Amino acid sequence: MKLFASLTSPYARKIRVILAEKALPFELVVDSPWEANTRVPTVNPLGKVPALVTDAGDIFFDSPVIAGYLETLDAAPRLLPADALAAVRVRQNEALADGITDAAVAALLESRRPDGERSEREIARQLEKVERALVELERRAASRDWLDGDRMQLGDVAAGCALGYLDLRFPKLDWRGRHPALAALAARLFARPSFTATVPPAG
Ligand SMILES: N[C@@H](CCC(=O)N[C@@H](CS)C(=O)NCC(=O)O)C(=O)O
Repeated sequence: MKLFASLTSPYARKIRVILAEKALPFELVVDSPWEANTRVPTVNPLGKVPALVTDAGDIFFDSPVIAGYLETLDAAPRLLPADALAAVRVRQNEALADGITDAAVAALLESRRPDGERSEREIARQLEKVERALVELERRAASRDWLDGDRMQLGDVAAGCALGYLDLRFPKLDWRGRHPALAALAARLFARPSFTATVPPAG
């Protein structure tokens, strides 16, 4: 299978971490959807990464859908529980973490708009979402090693990618200072080969 990804995309990183954890072979097609000559729209009409092309020719996006597909391949470790309701709870943590990324991306894009078009109020509004969601994720991470159960699952992977993205784009945010359980969770995740192999390049 082929994964269309940019090296800085936190959503693509989530999928690359999952592929590494499950030791699933794949071809990485590095393609930034922001470039004029991008091929991403040929696989994803929304023009976003990640997008996955399976060996059977199916195309899957966005990252939660790809994560769901990879789970069907039955490759260990399982990152979603077999029980349907327990799986929804894990996916809720994934959505919370992805939502942190969504708001951080929105704040970054707003901050890059030219003088006169940029809204500091909108940046602040998005960063308030980030902080509220961090508070909730911290509550869910407190007094335990992983967000769900006694092993790393999809919510943890998504949380690690969201927190890594904050480190990349908002290094002065000091989320570790305010959220010690998330700091411990991130340290646990960032030590794994799947995370060290997918650290985003600066820029
Ligand atoms: N919800 C999507 C978000 C994907 C996304 O926004 N990817 C960004 C890269 S970080 C992108 O491709 N943006 C290009 C664009 O918005 O045109 C997912 O989880 O895959």
